[in-house]
Amino acid sequence: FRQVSLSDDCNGRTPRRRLIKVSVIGAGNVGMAIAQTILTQDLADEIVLVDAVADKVRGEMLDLQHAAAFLPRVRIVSGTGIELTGGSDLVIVTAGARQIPGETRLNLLQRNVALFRKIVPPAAEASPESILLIVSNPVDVLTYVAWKLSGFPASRVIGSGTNLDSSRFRFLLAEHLEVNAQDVQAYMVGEHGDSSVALFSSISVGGMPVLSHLQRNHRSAVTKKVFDGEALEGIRRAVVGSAYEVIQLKGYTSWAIGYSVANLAWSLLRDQRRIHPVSVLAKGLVLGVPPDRELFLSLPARLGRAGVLGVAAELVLTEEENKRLRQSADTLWGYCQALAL
Ligand code: 6V0
Repeated sequence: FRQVSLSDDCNGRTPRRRLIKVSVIGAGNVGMAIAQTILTQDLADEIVLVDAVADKVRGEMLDLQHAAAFLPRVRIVSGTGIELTGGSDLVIVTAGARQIPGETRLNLLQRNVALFRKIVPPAAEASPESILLIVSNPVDVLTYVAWKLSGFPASRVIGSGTNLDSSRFRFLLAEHLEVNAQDVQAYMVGEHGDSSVALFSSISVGGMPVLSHLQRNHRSAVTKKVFDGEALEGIRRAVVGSAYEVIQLKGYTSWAIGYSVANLAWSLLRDQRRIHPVSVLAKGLVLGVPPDRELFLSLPARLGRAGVLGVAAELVLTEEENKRLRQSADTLWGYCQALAL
């Protein structure tokens, strides 16, 4: 292919915008689902895959590279060394022990903290201007751990949090109301996991509040009764239980978390300033929780190129929702304290 330059001043090279580099540390089921979603959405110019298992991560890299003819042009690199991630704009951490059937996310904690001590400090040093996006579970506590170990400002350390739980919540409500899940505004906040809080009081479809309509006119698919508190709690439990169900059935979850994290990457790297429920430093932001507690949990946050641009500090919650959020914060605070970082 003979290259002909049509312009004297750029020597045949096309002047380019600054390249975007995204690293994924942990090339397991979740890391690879995230990498492949980011790849198909044309979000990065370079994707780095790092995993402790050399053959596996090389195999994953080659498998993606072989799809080059069908994808946007992206440089894909892999290896076992964190130094490969140097100069990243976004570093996504999914390395970790996998949640085994029946195991709560919080049980995974000690195993994963030891791992983070090996990963986070060198990753932060290699990409001092990057945004750290934590996915490994228990995600809220590990986001706190990553914040402490990285020395980054809290605006650049984010946990994927309840972005996925909220998507599951929106899906269930959309199925029930027979509408498009993208038109359902509904947040899960607090811990990603067992104590997450469904904000029923603010659910809306196409901007219209729907809770009282649901309570008046609908029957729960499960209890066949009107939408009372029990039916609402049933939906919350179904959201929380859906991760366990998928793990029980296929051994792990991957596609939904892949899309959820790619969606966050989009808002961050493309400076979209969209609101996502993600795990952020919630110091002083939960009513009734002492204001000096440094803990991460999910609240609706505005995301852009600089990371977290703002957090919804004045959520309008019912007394019950606020009580549950406080309980979620207490649970997480207990774990953060036990770590003594
Ligand atoms: P997996 O398939 O076991 O992948 C984990 C990967 O991490 C493996 O390939 C390991 O080799 C690798 N790894 C281990 N140690 C290191 C290290 N020191 N450096 C680099 N790589 C290492 O697990 P899976 O991909 O299913 O899950 C990964 C994590 O994501 C787990 O902690 C899950 O609990 C968590 N998830 C979090 C979700 C969320 O919403 N936040 C959702 C799903 C899973």
